[in-house]
Amino acid sequence: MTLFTRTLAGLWLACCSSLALAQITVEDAWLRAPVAMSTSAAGYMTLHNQTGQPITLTGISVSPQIAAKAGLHQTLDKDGLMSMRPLPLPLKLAGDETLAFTPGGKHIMLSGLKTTLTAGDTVTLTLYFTDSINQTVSFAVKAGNTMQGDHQHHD
Ligand SMILES: [Cu+2]
Repeated sequence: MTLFTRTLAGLWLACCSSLALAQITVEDAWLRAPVAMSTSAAGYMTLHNQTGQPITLTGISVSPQIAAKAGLHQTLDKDGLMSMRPLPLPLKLAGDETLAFTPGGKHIMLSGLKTTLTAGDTVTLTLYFTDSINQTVSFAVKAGNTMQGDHQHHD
């Protein structure tokens, strides 16, 4: 490959990968600082598909230095008894659909925490979609009301 075509190829990749990323937006991404001794933490975000096409969420990952596992869960309220189960994946989002992960609803779960997360920290997670689309998202760690937590039963 000549220098010229290599440069063009590089520009092409830079252009189009960032373009694709700009069309799936994540807002209000935060993780609730876990209580002392807890080995799991819940996270929330608003995912907005602005690609104009259906996209399919297939999973989430976390650096192994932070936690053993990242998962997507949903909270179920059965007769006042809160429980949760893995969110069925893959999960399709229609063009322009917004999917909210909120306390008491769908949420992100880090389990097997290997580090202390305190308010003010930032944790980077990666969301995976079909068609080799992935997106890293910065989650701000915030103190939260643990009484309205989703998973007291976790530990
Ligand atoms: Cu959970």
